[in-house]
Amino acid sequence: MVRHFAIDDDFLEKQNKKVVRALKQDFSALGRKLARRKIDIDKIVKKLKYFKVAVPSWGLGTGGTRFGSFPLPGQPRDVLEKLDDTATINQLTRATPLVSLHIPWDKTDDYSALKRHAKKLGLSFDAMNSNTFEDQPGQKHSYKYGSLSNAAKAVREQAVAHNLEVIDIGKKVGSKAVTVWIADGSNFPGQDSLSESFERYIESLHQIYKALPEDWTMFIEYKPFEPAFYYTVLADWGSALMASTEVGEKCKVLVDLGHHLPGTNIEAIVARLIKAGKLGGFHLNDNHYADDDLTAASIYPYRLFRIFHELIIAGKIQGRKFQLAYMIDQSHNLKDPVEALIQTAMELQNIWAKALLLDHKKLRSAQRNNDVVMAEMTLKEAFNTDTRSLTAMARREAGGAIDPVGVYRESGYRKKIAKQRAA
Ligand SMILES: [Mn+2]
Repeated sequence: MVRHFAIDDDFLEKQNKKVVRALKQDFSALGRKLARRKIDIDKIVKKLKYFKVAVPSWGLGTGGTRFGSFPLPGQPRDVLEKLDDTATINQLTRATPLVSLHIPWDKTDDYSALKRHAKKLGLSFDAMNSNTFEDQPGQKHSYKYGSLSNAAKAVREQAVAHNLEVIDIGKKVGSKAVTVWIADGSNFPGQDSLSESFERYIESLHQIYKALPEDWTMFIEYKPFEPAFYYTVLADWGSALMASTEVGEKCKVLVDLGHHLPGTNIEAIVARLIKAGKLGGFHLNDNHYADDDLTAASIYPYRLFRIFHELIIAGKIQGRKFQLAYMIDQSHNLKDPVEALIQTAMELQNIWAKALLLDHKKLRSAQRNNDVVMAEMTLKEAFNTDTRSLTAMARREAGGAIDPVGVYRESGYRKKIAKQRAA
């Protein structure tokens, strides 16, 4: 019995054949255009193949909002099925060979089986995520008034112990990082001490850090508000930088794009964290109002381009030692999650490719001469380049789909897994 429907590689190849001629035409036209800008298109294709991003296990179902959720047929019933869906996204986009697990949501009784399943599918595990923002059944102490920063020692100890358990599970599946996001904060002035809560949080981080394996990284993720509406313990990059500096070298700051107030210059934050050697990675998504968890680049593609631009500069200066974790953190309420994640991977490839096209020499020269118009036009020249044939060629050469969403739809994937998973 077939446990899970998967898109056949022959089917994928057949679909690619239908559009490969048009792709080659578009690709060579772009190649000629880029050659006039002294850019070798093949080199960009090669560089783009190194861009990989992790799929969040929680993004494969319809997460919903606080007002409700509208489940889609065929949602994964367990973590193995989440891996199956991730493998399909990776098969088509060749950009998502990584999964980021969330504990306790992804708990299972056989982690070596989980690791084997991932290996079979060509997947491995990115950062593990702990959860002390909600209470679990049978839990001794409540996180209602906070977790790692809670005024009560017993609650903090429970939250630390949970993070240690997450690290232990991560070791079993071959992960090398843990992401700690806390919802701690207060809704009313006077409810908690602004200074003591931060001290307690850092002390708890120290406890987790002590258990961190030598080759692991710990990411701390800040967020300005929500669920706390007056004061959040780890609200901003400054607090995160302070905490990570105090805790240790392997403690880095994670930037979730949605975790900024409107108008925040995120690329400037990124540049500062790079300067401090404290940028650990990203939770990629987009937002219009607050932490909306919308599809990456759906609202502010130019902002994402400017962020990627900073990363490419840092990569040029620091070389191979500049390694970051790229993880998607989105919620899918309206879109088919698999389709949304395919779309996300394609958007990220596209924006990354645009950032790779930037003429750094020209930009630096314009900056040195205070040539504002030319500097901005240099950014726009790269950003406005239609890179879709380039990214499609990169996917095709890596064995993926020229038109991933088209192949996904044509395969009837959702309908087939809906039938299997209903059984
Ligand atoms: Mn996040």
